[in-house]
Amino acid sequence: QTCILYGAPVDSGKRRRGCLMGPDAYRTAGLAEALESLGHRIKDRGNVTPAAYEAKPHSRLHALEETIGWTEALAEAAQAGLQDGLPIFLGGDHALALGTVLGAMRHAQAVNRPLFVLWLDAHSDFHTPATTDSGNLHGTPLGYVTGRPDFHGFPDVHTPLPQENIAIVGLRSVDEAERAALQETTIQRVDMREIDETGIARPLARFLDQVSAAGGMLHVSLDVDFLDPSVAPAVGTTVPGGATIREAHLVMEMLHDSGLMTSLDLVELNPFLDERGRTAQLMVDLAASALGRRVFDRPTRAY
Ligand code: DIR
Ligand code: MN
Ligand code: MN
Ligand code: MN
Repeated sequence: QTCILYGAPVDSGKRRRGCLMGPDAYRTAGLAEALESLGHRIKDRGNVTPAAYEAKPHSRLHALEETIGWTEALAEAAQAGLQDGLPIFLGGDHALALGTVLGAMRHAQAVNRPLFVLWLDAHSDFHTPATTDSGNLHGTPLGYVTGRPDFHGFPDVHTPLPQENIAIVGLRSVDEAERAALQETTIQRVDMREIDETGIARPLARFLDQVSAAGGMLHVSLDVDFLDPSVAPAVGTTVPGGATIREAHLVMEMLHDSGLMTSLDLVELNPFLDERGRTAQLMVDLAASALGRRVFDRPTRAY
C-alpha cells in the first residue's frame, strides 16, 4: 500500500499544551521506517497548517476559531490523501478528527461508498459546543460528524455520518450530557466492562463484519488514552482501567487482517509528558500492527 503521512500538530482542542510536538515524536520514533519495512510505500507530506483564522475571546469555548481553521485544512488533506493512498494523521489532539472524518465523509460520498468510523478512546467525544462543560473541542468530533447542533462557524456537515456506522471502543469516561445523548443513538458503545466480560475481539469482529457486508470504507481514530496510563502515560487525560498493550495490538492485527481500514488518526500524544519516547514508540508499534506487522501469518478470516 501507499501510506501518506500528514503531520497534524493540532493543540487547540484543549488547554494543556504539548500535542503540537506529536508529529515530530512519531517521526523520531521511526514511523515511516517501520511501515517501509513492512513493504509499504511511504510519502510524508509534512505538516498541515490551519486555514487562516482570527482568534476571538469566548467565555466557555477554548480556541474556537483556530480549531475551525484546522477543521477546514484537515478535511482537505484527508480528501486529497484518500485519493492517493491510505492517509495517516500524526496528531495533534483529537480536535483534528473534526477535519479528518469530515474529509473522509466527503471522499466516501464522492466514490459512493458508506463510511464507518472506529473510535478507540476512553471518552466518547460526543459533545457539542453547547454541551461541553470543559469547553475543550477535542471532546466534540463525534457530535460534529453525526450532525449534532451548535457547531456555528464550522464547515457544514451536509450528510451526517449514520450513527449505526460508528463504534466507540474502550469507554470508561463519559460525561453526563454525553451519556444522555448517546443513549438516544444507535452508536455502538463498547465499554471496558464489555471488554472485560467478552474480550475485545468479539465486539470488534461484529463491527468489522458490518463494515465488510456494507462494502464500507473505515476510518480509525486511535486516542492514546484508549490505552491504560500505566503503559501509555503521555496523554493529558489519563483514565485508569484502559486497554492493555495486547488488547490494543489485537485490535490493530484484526484491522490489518480485515483489509478494511482506509484512513488512520493517531491522536492525543503529548511528548512533553512522555518517558523517553515510550508512548510514542508504542503508538508506532500499534500503527505497524495495523499495517501488517505480525509474528506469524494466520489463515485469513472472511470479515
Ligand atoms: C472530556 C474529555 N470528555 C471533555 N475528552 C477527551 O473535555 O469533554 N477525549 N479527553 O478523548
Ligand atoms: Mn478522544
Ligand atoms: Mn480520550
Ligand atoms: Mn466534559
